[in-house]
Amino acid sequence: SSITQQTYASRAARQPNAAARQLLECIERKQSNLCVSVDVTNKRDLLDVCDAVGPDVCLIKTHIDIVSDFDMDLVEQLTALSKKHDFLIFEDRKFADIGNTVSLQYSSGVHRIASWSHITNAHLVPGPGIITGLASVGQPLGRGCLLLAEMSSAGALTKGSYTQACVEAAKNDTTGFVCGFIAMSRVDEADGQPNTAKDLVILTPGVGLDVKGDAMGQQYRTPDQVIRESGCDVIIVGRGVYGSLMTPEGKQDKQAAIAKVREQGRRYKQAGWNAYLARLPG
Ligand code: BMP
Repeated sequence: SSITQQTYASRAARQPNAAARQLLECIERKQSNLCVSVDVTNKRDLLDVCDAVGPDVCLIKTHIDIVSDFDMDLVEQLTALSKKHDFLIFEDRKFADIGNTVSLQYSSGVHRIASWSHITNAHLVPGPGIITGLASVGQPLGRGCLLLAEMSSAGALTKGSYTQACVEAAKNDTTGFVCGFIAMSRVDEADGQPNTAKDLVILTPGVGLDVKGDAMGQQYRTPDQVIRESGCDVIIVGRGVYGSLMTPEGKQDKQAAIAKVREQGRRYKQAGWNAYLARLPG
């Protein structure tokens, strides 16, 4: 049957990739298909948001290169929070170079992403060598990689034959490292046929309940549109959750802002889970 008819638990049981299996198990355990994208530029705010929403998420997504005061202590504290609250970590690095270069970017540099991030992602623009390069680092560590098959922004070029090439690359991947996609729809079943070959998880950004987009091309859909109507697996929410921290009032009264962040986290968690329950067969 279609992946959209199956429970997260049954999919976890047959998931070969360790990171994706942990993610599906965590989703089931916490009854949360919410990933919060914490796009803030200092350590303190990043850790405070993670601590606030931690109980309600399966996954925290980072852009570690925007953190001005980054150091390895941040990674240690983030890892400690992931254990305290039971969530995984997804560094949204969007690798996009030749295999040899991305293997170095993934393992080394200031951030040493592979050492702490359970999941990362890559563009297929350079061809399948990017998977070989990243897998040489990540697969021995039990990490997982998502291919950016579709993007949420207006005018994205990730469509048609490009999207299909990403799907083929994931289905044909022999490293075991590719475990799914960033996509806006159930791309692995785009031909209308159930994907019975290989369980692939679909994580979807561009999710908001209150606004339709931003001034720079972002486009939002609701958790129900993403999970129930489009058959995706995880909602990724950034400003919809942490936004109150960025307002002048939020900067003045941080405690009040963090309370609002926690409340939005709960709201999106509930909306995402209700949409999942509504898509399962009666
Ligand atoms: P927000 O919910 O605040 O719009 O944030 C969305 C997050 O998801 C950002 O971190 C962005 O980099 C990421 N993202 C996206 O919005 N669209 C994509 O197609 C792929 C992404 O990784």
